[in-house]
Order: sequence, then C-alpha cells, then structure tokens
Amino acid sequence: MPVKEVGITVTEHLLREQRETPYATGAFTQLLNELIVAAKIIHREVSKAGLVDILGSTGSRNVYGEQVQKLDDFANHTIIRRVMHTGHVCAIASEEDADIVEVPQEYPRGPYILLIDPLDGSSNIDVNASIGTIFSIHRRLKDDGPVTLDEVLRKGSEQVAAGYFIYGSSTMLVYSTGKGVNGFTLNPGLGEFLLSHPNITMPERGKIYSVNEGNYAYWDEPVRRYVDYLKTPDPETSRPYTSRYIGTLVGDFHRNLLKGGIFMYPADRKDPKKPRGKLRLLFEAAPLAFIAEQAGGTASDGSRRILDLEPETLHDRVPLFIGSKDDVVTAEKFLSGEL
Ligand code: P6P
Repeated sequence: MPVKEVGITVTEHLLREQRETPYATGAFTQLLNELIVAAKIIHREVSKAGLVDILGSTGSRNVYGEQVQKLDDFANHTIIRRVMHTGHVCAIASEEDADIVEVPQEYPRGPYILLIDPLDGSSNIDVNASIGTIFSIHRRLKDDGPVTLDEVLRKGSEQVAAGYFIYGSSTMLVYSTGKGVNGFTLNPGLGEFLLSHPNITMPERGKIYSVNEGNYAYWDEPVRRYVDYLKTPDPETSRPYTSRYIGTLVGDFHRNLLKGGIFMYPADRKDPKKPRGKLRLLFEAAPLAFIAEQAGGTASDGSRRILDLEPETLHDRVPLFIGSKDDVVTAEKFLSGEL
C-alpha cells in the first residue's frame, strides 16, 4: 500500500481505494460522497445550533421513548434525503425510525443497505459537547425485489464499510472498508475533508477507561470488580487508569481509538426495560466494532465478539466493551470470573 499522503482529499482517497478494488463500480464511492455532503450540512447546523431555533426537542419521542432533539430529526432527514437518490441504496434503517425505510421501487435502487445513528449523543447538543453520526453499510442478499428484514438483521462481520462523523473541536470522518482505518478532518475554509490520520492503529493497551460510574450500583459484581481494579494503583500496569467520559459514544470511542483504553456500557439493572444496557447493536456497537477491529482493537458484549452477534430485532441493545485488545480481554476475564 503506497504511503498515504496526509492532506489529500477524501474523494482522492476514495478513488485510490476504488482503483485498488477489483470490479469496483464506484457505487460505494458515490454513496460515501453523499454521506459526506449530508455531514457537511449537519455540521453547518450543529455549529450554529445555539444561534437558531434548532435547539431543544421536537416534543416527539423515538422508538426508545427518548425525547427527540430537533437536530436529531434534521440529521435523520438530511441523510435519508441525500442517499435516497444515489441509485446505490435499496433501504435505510435509522435509530430514529421504528422500521426500515425502503427506497421506493420507482426510484433507481442499488445493492447497499445503509444503517445510521444520525446524531449520536444528541442530549449533548445543548451543552456544546461533541456529537456524531454513525453509519454502517451492508450489501443486500437478493438481486432485486422488496428488501426483507433478514437482509438488514445481519452480523457486524458482514459489513462492507462502517464509520462515523464527529462534530467536535473539528469535524472528522473516520471510516473503514475493511482495509484499515483512516481519518479525515474537515477544512472549513475549503469545505473538504482532508486525510489527517492515515492508517489509525489502536494501542494494544491504554490508560483510559470510559464508563458512566453513576450506574455503579446497578452493575453486576464482576463489572464493579473490574472498574475497581482499574482504579487501584499499580505502577506495573499503569493503574489507576484515567477516567474520561463525555456521554457521547462517538466522542468517547474516538479518543480511545487514538489514545488507547476501554469504553464500557455494561448491562445494568437501572431500567428493567433495558436489561442488556443502553447501546444499540446495529446502529452503534457493530459499526464501531468494525472500526475497532480494523484498527487492531476489539469489541465484545463482555464475552462474545460484537461482530459475531446475530441481531434478533432492528433495535436490539447490547452491552459494549470496546477498545484496546488487552483492556477488553482483561474486562472479559473479570466478567467470566477468571480474574
Ligand atoms: P448515559 C447517547 O445518548 C448514547 O446513546 C451514547 O452516545 C452514549 O455513549 C450513551 O448514550 C450515554 O448514556 O446513560 O451514560 O447518559
């Protein structure tokens, strides 16, 4: 793989990847470019959220019963509108919609199924903390006809691509098509995403842990013992780890991707309706697990590899332990009782 020149545009990078991919039709390149346009539009609104009446909630609630922020709605509709017309997508599944949004048969359709968390961490919008857009792309199983649920309820290992946009101190795109992970930073003056983090590799072990310790009383004993272990001084294993928690999965994951460490959202007994924790398998855990593994990290539900999990419903939730390989393996040893 030729050395990747920092500073090239994401379009140039996509075209290079396309040239290196046998039989690539350019469909993926065009689909990702539309996602990039959508992200630029969302970035524009996010960056002025405090100035216009786009803050606050719509008053409606999503399938999880969560208050839907106006920017959530805006991001969701922006992405769906952009990709609907590419001719490369046959269906979109969104964290914000109860059911699959199928591209009408009279539209040009293609082989890709797009799954999105349009605005992850939206509860942080009003306090100006990082938020993000997560995407996952599968190739459908059938050649044509209506999209069926079994074509969407796929294992994460079958993803053809996954990534996220993070709207933070800068706006970045991080994605993988299965050939490593690259990061692009939006140059607002140019309106272009430029390669800023080529071949991202997650450190084998970190010194940061990210978890909402407010849920400590609701965790199972092994989880508590693991977090207590991370907080117990031991110079040989760089403990105590530093605690960092933004409350936006994309923001917490992105920091640990670059610096190493572990992010956890364990199962907890806080809400009987969410015994498997809060995060969604298809829209959050699986795409970020794809990125983590491509960067040399790993992701599990505490015992099983996230990318091996078979979704049962569109909105399955799953416990998530994701980050540096050594850290996730240690967490799994606590959860299995080995440590
Ligand atoms: P808690 C945001 O609402 C989100 O889905 C993730 O982005 C984030 O990691 C998690 O929830 C935060 O949840 O319970 O710690 O506020």
